[in-house]
Amino acid sequence: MIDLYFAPTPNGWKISVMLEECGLDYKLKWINIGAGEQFEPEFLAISPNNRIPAIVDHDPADGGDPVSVFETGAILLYLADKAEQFLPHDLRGQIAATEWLMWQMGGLGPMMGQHGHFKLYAPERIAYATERYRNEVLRLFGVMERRLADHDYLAGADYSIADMSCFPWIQTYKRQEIALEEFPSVKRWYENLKQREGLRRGMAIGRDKINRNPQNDEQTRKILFGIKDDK
Ligand SMILES: N[C@@H](CCC(=O)N[C@@H](CS)C(=O)NCC(=O)O)C(=O)O
Repeated sequence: MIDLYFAPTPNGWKISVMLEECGLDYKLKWINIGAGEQFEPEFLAISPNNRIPAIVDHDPADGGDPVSVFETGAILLYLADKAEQFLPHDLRGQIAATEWLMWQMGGLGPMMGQHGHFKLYAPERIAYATERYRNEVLRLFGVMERRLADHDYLAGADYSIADMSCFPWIQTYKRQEIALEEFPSVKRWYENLKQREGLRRGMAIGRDKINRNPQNDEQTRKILFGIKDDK
């Protein structure tokens, strides 16, 4: 059994999608990041960066004590290895899947996260920051568009953890006011993935718990956005 420490956010859904797609048994452990539960010592012991998601696998392959994994890229690689699914077995496919997974971890996720923050949550409009991250997001959508123009999936011919890592972020396109029709290959990929049953189940988890407007609540804002009292 795997415990999934989870909140309904793009990073959380990457892992609920993977677990649903693999059909692995898991138990949800809700972490209310708006209330600061990510700073509790028990959670920090498995996720020292105070971010969700994280997993604890009570039945690791080496037969030893339970193992914990934090950081979505590491979790996806761990689960792909455990389930022997969604990471190509051939050398070139594996390189491609890992490249695009890392591209998401270092690029698409953080840039969309920052763009979303300055566009939707910052207490004041800072045009420079919003523009800077928007341009970077558009550039990354362009990179993805070129990749998907001649490949069905990011790793090539097969659906993989690279696609799962990007989907929940791409899904924020409306709120981030990105015109998906300007990226027809990304749109085709997105519509295609949306048909997958496992992905749909994973993406449905916790929808009723989403706080769409954390900036409206001062305490939540302080916790989530790291605002110190003397500011
Ligand atoms: N690089 C991390 C990012 C995880 C992340 O940013 N999680 C956010 C929710 S999407 C979080 O836990 N935020 C809580 C906080 O900032 O205190 C990963 O891929 O796992």
